[in-house]
Amino acid sequence: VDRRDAKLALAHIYVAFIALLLGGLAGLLQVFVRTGQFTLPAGIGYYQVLTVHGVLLGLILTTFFIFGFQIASVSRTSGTFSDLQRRLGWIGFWLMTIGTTAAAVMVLLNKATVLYTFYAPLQAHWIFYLGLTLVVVGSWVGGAGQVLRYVQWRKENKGSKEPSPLLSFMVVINNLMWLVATLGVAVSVLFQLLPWSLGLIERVDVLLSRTLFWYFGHALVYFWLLPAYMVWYVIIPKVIGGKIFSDSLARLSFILFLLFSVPVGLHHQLTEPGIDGTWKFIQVILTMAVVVPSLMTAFSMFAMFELRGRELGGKGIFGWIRKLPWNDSRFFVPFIGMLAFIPGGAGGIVNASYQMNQLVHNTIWVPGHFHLTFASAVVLTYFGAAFWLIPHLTGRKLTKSINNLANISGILWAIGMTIMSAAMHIAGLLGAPRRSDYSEYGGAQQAYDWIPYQIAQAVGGTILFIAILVIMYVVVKLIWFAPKGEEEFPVGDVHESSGPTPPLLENFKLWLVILVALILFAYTVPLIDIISNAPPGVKGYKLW
Ligand code: HAS
Repeated sequence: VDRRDAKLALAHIYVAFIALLLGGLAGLLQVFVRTGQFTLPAGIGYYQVLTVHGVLLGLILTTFFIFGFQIASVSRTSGTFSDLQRRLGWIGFWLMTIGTTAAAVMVLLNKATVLYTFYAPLQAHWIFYLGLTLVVVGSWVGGAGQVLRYVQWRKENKGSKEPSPLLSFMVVINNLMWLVATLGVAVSVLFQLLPWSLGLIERVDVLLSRTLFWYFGHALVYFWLLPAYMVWYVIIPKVIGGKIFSDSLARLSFILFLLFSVPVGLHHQLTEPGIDGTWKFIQVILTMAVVVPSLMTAFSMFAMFELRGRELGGKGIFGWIRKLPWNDSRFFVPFIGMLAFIPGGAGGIVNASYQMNQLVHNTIWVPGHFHLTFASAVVLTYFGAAFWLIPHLTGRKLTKSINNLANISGILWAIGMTIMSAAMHIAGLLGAPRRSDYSEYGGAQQAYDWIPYQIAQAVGGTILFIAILVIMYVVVKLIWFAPKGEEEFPVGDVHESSGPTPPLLENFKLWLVILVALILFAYTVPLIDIISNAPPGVKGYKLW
């Protein structure tokens, strides 16, 4: 990667890891509070800490790491950014950083204790919403730089029979999905939350604000997931010495994510009374459709691992597994994430299954689910990528001893997360609510049954925090202290047996038209219903 692009990518990655440290600390405080044995000092509130945790890890760590990784990926596979493209990247970076700082200050001042989902009726100071708006606008500007570099590649290679670089193609899909998804939250912030917190309007429609948030919110989780899938599809094959199983399969799975990530938000609102059951049912079906590209990914990963393991002489049904490079943290740490995604994804299917959702919704089962999917599958893959990406960008080497430490952090993470997330799932089935500090619920027996699991969460959470400290040590080493040298940016080649990639898969116009049609189908009637049934005082809102 060109040095100037490397600088831009690194700037994003620094912010991401600062967010990891602070957000992880907030997580540690939370699991302690839930044991009932610990009270937060200096009048700090549980929900304030919960907001810090969710915003820093769910919104800031992710967006900044993703952008750092995507900028480096496009520069590596499509070519060095032009001055304009890089300038867009920097403008985006500063807008996002200023926005993050503004929002973070408001949260720390306890003026924005609205959780990472920030929809009404919880209200924040207007500076918090403005900060988030800057983060979103910044991500559009920065994303435009990445997309323009890809467009330039297509222009330069017009008429070529070769498909565009897979990694850059994937980055463009993720940016498009993000753009379409953030429109929902932009409408909510600009027309509801900002004017409301500025006192320009007295009331907002809570149901509408939640619906607009979840229109964005589910695609948000795939915006986190797709960079991890980029690593799984394109980077891991090279790291283990194998090949990408199929270029077409990888592209198709990304297109399916683009199509199905947005029109499924109602599966977060299955218990919401103001939405007609028919539309919830339709979006549950679409949710099951968005599971398909993940199943395709699982298939592709197994195939790639098995092909490589057999190439190395692995025999029998499972003998090839032993041949994989288990001591290489660039493979091992993301692999732990893949394993976590099997129960995490299965839990997602439970969540999405209308009737079972009644049992788990708003219980701590749901954080159990996203600590396997997001806080394991996704972030462990980010860490695995950081272990080669940071030294590649800083001109240093991932040495054997740092690699071993990185592996230890992965093992600690796996242990801590297994304990914490298993306890969350079980306590959730026993009815323990999510987003609740310690409470005896008036001495109810049921609440006492949750206590052992809350303690297990604290034990798991503590191990996780130790893992974060080890990761921070590894990252600091890789940025400033590892020996100078060259670290590879691994990009896999496609396996010979993979057929040619049909040009149809690169026809963005077609996929965007289908995407818009699906969104209109899934959301038009529910939104009309919500707006026309709005409570008095909200209906006459003059901005509508
Ligand atoms: Fe989810 C709630 C449904 C995936 C994150 N989810 C959440 C929330 C978050 C989140 C943050 O339908 C909470 C939001 C809040 O604050 O309220 N989720 C799903 C479904 C999937 C899913 C159907 N979620 C994710 C991912 C996330 C994420 C990914 C983050 C990155 N989720 C829900 C629902 C709710 C929900 C409801 C609302 C619950 C409620 O009531 O509030 C699917 O996409 C999952 C598909 C995945 C699979 C797994 C495939 C496995 C793979 C690994 C292969 C392993 C290998 C290892 C190759 C089917 C790809 C090889 C092994 C060898 C031995 C060689």
